[in-house]
Formats: sequence, C-alpha cells, structure tokens
Amino acid sequence: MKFLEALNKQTIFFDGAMGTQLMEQGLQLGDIPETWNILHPEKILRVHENYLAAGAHVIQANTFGVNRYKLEGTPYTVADLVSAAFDLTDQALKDVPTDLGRGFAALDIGSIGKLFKPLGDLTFEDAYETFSEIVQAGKDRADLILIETMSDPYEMKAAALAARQNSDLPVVVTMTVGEDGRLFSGGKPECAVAMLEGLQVDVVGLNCSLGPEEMLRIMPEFLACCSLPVLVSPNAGLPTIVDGRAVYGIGPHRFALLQNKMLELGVQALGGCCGTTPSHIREMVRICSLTPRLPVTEKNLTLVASSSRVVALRKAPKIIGERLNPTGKKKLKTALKEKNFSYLQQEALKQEKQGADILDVNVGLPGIDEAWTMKTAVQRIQQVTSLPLQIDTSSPEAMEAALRIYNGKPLINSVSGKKETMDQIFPLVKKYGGVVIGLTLDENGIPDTAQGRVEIAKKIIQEAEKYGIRKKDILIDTLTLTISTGQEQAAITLEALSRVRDELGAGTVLGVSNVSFGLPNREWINSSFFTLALEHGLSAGIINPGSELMRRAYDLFCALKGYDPKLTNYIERYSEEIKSDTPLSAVKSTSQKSDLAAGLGAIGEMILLGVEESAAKETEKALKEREALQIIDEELIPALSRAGEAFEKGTFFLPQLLMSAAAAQAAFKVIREQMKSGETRVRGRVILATVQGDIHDIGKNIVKVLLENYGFEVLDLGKDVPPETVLETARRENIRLVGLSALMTTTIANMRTTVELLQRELPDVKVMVGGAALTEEYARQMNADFYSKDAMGAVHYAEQIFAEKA
Ligand code: B12
Repeated sequence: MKFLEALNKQTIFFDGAMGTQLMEQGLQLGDIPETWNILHPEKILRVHENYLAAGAHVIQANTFGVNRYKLEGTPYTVADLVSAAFDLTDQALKDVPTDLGRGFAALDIGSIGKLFKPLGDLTFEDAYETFSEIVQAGKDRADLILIETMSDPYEMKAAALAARQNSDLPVVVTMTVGEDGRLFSGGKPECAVAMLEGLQVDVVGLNCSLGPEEMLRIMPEFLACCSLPVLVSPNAGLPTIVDGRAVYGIGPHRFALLQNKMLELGVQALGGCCGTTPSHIREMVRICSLTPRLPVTEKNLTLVASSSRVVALRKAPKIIGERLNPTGKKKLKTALKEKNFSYLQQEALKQEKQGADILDVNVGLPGIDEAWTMKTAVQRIQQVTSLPLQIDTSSPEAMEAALRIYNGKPLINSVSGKKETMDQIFPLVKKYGGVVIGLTLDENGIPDTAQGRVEIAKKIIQEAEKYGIRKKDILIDTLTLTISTGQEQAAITLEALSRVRDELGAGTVLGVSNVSFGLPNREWINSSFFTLALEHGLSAGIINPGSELMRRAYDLFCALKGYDPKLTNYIERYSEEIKSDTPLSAVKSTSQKSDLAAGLGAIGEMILLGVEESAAKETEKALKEREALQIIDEELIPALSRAGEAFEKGTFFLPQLLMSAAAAQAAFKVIREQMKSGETRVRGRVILATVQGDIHDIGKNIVKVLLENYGFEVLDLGKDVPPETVLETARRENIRLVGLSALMTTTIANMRTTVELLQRELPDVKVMVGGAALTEEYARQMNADFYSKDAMGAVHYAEQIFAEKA
C-alpha cells in the first residue's frame, strides 16, 4: 500500500524522536547525528526497529540535517549519508512489519540553519538547490518526503518546491511555532498553511518546540484554515534543564491521552518529536487506535498571504492598492527606470497605512527588463510591508520570476479565457500556488453581455480544475469598461458580477476606475460605481486607498452592511480625514509599526519600518540641520530602544528587529562618513570589541566613530570576540586602552572573563566597558577600570589615559 492510500484509510502513526534517543547512546553536542548512519549504523537501526515495534507506520530516515552547509568540512557527502540512512530504514522495515504490512520510510528534511537575505546571506535559489540535492539523493528510496521543524515560511516554500519539482513523492510539511503560536516571520501558522496548500503539498502540521498541551491550544485555529490532512508531532512537554541536560516532563500515558484529543479535533496523523521515546509511541498507538478519526474537510477559504499576514477573500470585501502601477504615474515611471526601489517601498508603506489589504505590483514599461524588475520590486516591497502582494503582469517570464521568490501565497493578475494564456499561466499557478484572477475575455474579445462573460468565467474555472487549481483559488474579473463610450457598460459588468457570485459560487475582483475614463471628476463616478459593485458581490476592488471618495465609499458600505463590527473603523477613521496626496509621514496610521514611531522624526520612523535607503536619505537631510550626536541621541537610540521593547513585548519579531538594526546601521554609516575628520595626529591607539557570544555592535561602532573623530586610532576587533583574541592583539600591538561592549545579560560573564584575563596578563592595560546590559555596579564588580553609559564617556576616558602618560 502507498502512503497516501494508507492515510486515506486510517490514522497514521509516525515515529518519535531520533536526536534525544541518540544522545542517550552517547551522541555529544556538536556531533553531526547523520554521520552515525556510517559510524554507528547499529544504533540507528535499533532506534528505527524500536519505533516500528512500538506500532509506528512511518519511520524517518536519519537525514534531518544532511545539507551541504552542515556537512562542510566533513569527509561526507549528502548522497553518502542519505544512502546509508535508507539502507538502515530498508533493513528495519524488512525486519519489523507494521499492522499495514511493510511500513513507510520518510526522507526527513530539516531547516538549513541559515537566515535568508537581507537578514542573512542565504538566497531563495541557494535554499532551493540545497533541498533539491537532498531530494535527489533520497527520492528513489523514500516513500514520502517529510519537511519538518520549519519556522520560516520562505524556507518551507523552498523545500516544498524542491520536493515537488524533483520527485513524485507525497510531501508532508510540519512547522514549528513558539509559545506565542507564531512562526519566525511573526505570522500565525495559517500564513504558511495557505502557501503550502497553494504549492499542492499533501499533508501539513506542527512539530517540535512545544508539548502536546501547548499545541492543543493552537490546533483549533490551525484546523479552521486547513483543508489538507494534518500531522501533529509534539515534544514530550517543554524541556527543563537539569544538570545541563534537557529533561522532558510528559510521560507516555499522558502524551497518548493528549494526542488522542488531537484526533478528536480532526487531526489525521500523529507522531512525536524531542524527548519522545518508543514507549510514548507505543502508548499513543494503543490509545489512539481506538478513537475514530474525523474526515478532512474542505474549508472553502480563498486565502492570500505574505509570510506574516493572511487575507481571506470572499468574506468581507477587500481593498487592493493600485498605486504600484506605472500607468499614468510619472514619478513611478521614473523610479522604475532609475531602479529606485526605495520609492516603490515608500509607496507600498503609504498604501499600507491608508488601509489597503493587498498591494498590486505592476512594473510594465516599454524598454524595461520586466522579469528582473518585477522580481526585484517584489523582493524589495516584501521586505518592508506585511501585506500580501498581487503580481500583475502580462509577461509569463516576469510572472514566473516573481512567483518563484514571493514569500507567501500571492494574488496572480491574471489569466484570461484565451487558450494560449491559460496554457501559459495555469502551469505557473499549479507550480507556485496563488489565487489567480480570471479576466472574462477570450479570443473573441470582451463579450458585450453578462451571459457571455459568465460563460468565459465558467470556461476558466473548468480549465483550472484540470491543473488541480480549485474554484476557491480563482477570482473572476468581469471587466470594467468606460461608460463614456457606452452607458450600458456599467450594468453589464455589475450583472456579470452578481451572476458569477450566485451561479458559479466564485469570488470576484474589479479594477474600478476604468468606468470613468474620458469623463470629468472621475472619482465621483468611480466611488459610486464601487459601491454598486460591492453591493453586487465584489470580493475585492483594485482602487487607490488614498482616495478620499473611494475610501469613504468602502468604509460606508462596510458600516452599512455589518462588515465593520461596532462601527469601530468608521468612528476611528472619520474623526480625521485623509487626502490622497498627503505625504507618508502625515498619514494617520492604521499600522502598528508606525504607531511605534509616534513622536520620533523621519529617521526614527524609517528605522522602525526597517527601510534602509530611506533611513540613510533622511539622515543626510537631517545632518544639514542637526549635529550628528544629537541625531544619534534623539533618533537612532530611541528608535532602537523602542524596537527592543516591542521585541520584548512580542509585538515585534526577529526579522523586524534585524531590519530595524540594518536601517539604523545605514543611517549610522551616513553619520560616520560625515564625522570623519581630517585629523592626522594620533592621540593614542585603542582596541574595541564586542565580547564573545554577543553580536550587537551598533553601540560599539558609535564609540569607534567618536574616538576616531577625537583623534584616536581604533583597532576594531568586531563582534563575538574571544577573550584570547583581545589579549593577543593588545600584547602584539602594545595597546594601553581596551574598550569592551556587551548588550546581553548572558554575555556579561564573557566580558568579566575578558577583563580578568587582560588584568592578569597585562596589568598595565586599562579596560573600559559599556553597553546597554551593563550598569556602573556590574562594571565595578568585574573590576573594570572605567564604565560609561555612552560613547562620549569613552572619549573622555581615552583623553584622560593618554594625557596622563603623554
Ligand atoms: C539592534 C538589536 C539587535 C540586532 C543587532 C544588530 C547589530 N549589528 O548590532 C539583532 C537583530 C541582530 C539582535 C539580535 C539579538 N538580540 Co538584540 N537588540 C537590539 C536592540 C533593539 C538595540 C541595540 C542597540 O544597537 N542599541 C543602540 C546602541 C547605540 O546602544 P548601546 O549598544 O547600548 O550603545 C551605547 C552605550 O551603551 C554605549 N556603549 C556601547 N558599547 C560600549 C563600549 C564602551 C567601551 C563604552 C564606554 C560605551 C559603550 O555607547 C553607545 C552609544 O551611546 C536591543 C534593545 C535595546 N533597547 O537595547 C536588543 C537586545 C539587546 N537584544 C536582545 C536579544 C535577546 C537578542 C537576541 C538573543 C534575539 C534572539 N532571540 O535571537 C539576538 C542575540 C544575538 C547575539 N548572540 O548577540 C535583548 C537582550 C536581553 C538581555 N538583557 O540579555 C535586547 C535588550 C532586546 C530585548 N529587550 O529583549 N539584536
């Protein structure tokens, strides 16, 4: 029996932990567990056999970490270790049959362990290649591919795509969330579920990080958005550290009872992650086999998603921001020609603030490399906004380039009823996933009756089905034509709209403003037509969210039709009005990120929004009026502090913190350039370093610039610097003053070690310390010579030291 056949029939049990089992047999921290496939095959085989004997149907080959990056510097190749892993699963499956006959072996794929650009140096294609190599190595030996312990939706996409493109095996993807139920991107699992459904994977789920109790709390929400079978593999509780080792508190019986509740909620497959043992799996199989399983249900949701936000269409009507389309927009045209993507970022942020739900991205201009421009625009826009994007192009090459690197499940604009277009676009939708807009025109043009447009809509939906694209993933555009050439046009579009909704049960979309082409006071007609369209069932309008009249039409419709619960939005918005040409900084915000910047200047806001180029530009402007130090004190530091506080509160997530830090660095670079003085005389030489284990270097860099500015030469050892390196450099370079920075409570200990080492080995060297985690009191305790809460203090102390000896 094949894996999917078995899953269709009954509850499928996966095995439990491998890593914690191997640690009990002597695996040390830092060892690569997969090398044991060759070094200690008998131990791996025993783990597999124990799980099969406990009743598991699926065992995971010991391939979790076999990626080219982790194997760098070892004598092993991916192919060697994967092949050895499947020799062991083959043997185990032969030795121990399951109640379904021969069990199944999964090619287990874990996270690469690197961050994507711009946070790290991994590109989407690097990740895709890395995963493809593993899939190719295992595809002929595995029964299924299990992509697991993934927290970044972008990495899930790379892995799922690699699995789909390089094999015909069933693909299971389970993700890991924190205790707050969120992914690394800050999004809820539904973002990733929407994307993975679009990528046509077979099973999704949760594993690792949490115990079954915490996962049970998340499960109802997870299941509510998911129309695929679900696998849940929790840890055996949350770990506590006892004598330096992780101990998991939930025993087999309790684990089994909690997993049984998952079945009652509607999960189809169960397994275990860290800390689970064959006893956990045995008890789970014993108890859960008796519980009838619920069927998988189609939730019929039309979801588009970014990595951190999901928008459900066909519920309340939505706004698609139209401002990122060069037609009729001179500034945008120039920006595209000049490759000024920060202008596009600004326009995106502006529309987000104005309340758009989704952003249209169209970069079509004559003479432009559309594929490159579209890809770059999407990459850059998704760095700054959490809104899902609508990829809008008539070029299949540009479409594919953007769909490939898009982080989430996009809206795809568009396909039409023309056979040639459907043949080009549907394969892309099948490959990358997305909700696709079907235009009601074909080889014969645009029908001039509603009936004709409904017929084309039907044809599009039927053709899409052949590719496995479901009706819920199609929105029909019944096409807006101008009433200036035929007044009946509006009525035809509207009739088609409601018939698509009522007769075909599909969602709809319209570019609204074309209705008034060639007429005066266009917004008046547009906004009234928009209201009519909403009343005829429009799911989403492509409009300018900054237009007062359009916005008002939308908000009033929502208020009158009950889409604005308790009229909260209406009351909040209409105490103050918004104009379409209002500059970004003056727009009343609907986004939490900009609220955070309240009271700060433009630099602070750009740091909190994480827009590097704009942070730099604003700094250049500000330097004409204000002192560099004032900018640091009034904008950079407060913005970073707020980012830190929001991070601590859990309203800001690591990618955002990283983007903010990068923007602060960009602002700071501008300041540094300006502060470089022409001074040539060196007043003294100073070592600066952020201590081992700590990678925060913004503060240390500020200290460096000030010291240099005051005529000192700085030997910057960078961040994460071991005590020995500081000592060796101080000795070799005959240094008299060392400055150390530490930002975390956990790294203060390393600062202390460094201070002690320096004072023991080089008693004449003075050590000054600083960094947000430090206090005067801590500094005294570690016997540092000097502490300063800011960079200027470092300069004064250096002056004192070098004056004394001069
Ligand atoms: C930016 C930032 C990051 C960036 C760092 C980028 C970079 N290149 O530096 C990134 C995103 C990478 C990051 C990562 C992490 N961060 Co962080 N981060 C911050 C943040 C928001 C701002 C730090 C900063 O740059 N401040 C501005 C500078 C100018 O201030 P400063 O460093 O204190 O420097 C001034 C003075 O202290 C002094 N000074 C500094 N050094 C020296 C040296 C000498 C000799 C002297 C005299 C003076 C001096 O002069 C400077 C100018 O006046 C803080 C929050 C905060 N409010 O501090 C959290 C914070 C420091 N991070 C934190 C954490 C937990 C992390 C992570 C572990 C997150 C994670 N879960 O992975 C990782 C740690 C990675 C590691 N191993 O180090 C915690 C630390 C908690 C604690 N008390 O231990 C904080 C406090 C956030 C929080 N509230 O939770 N972070």
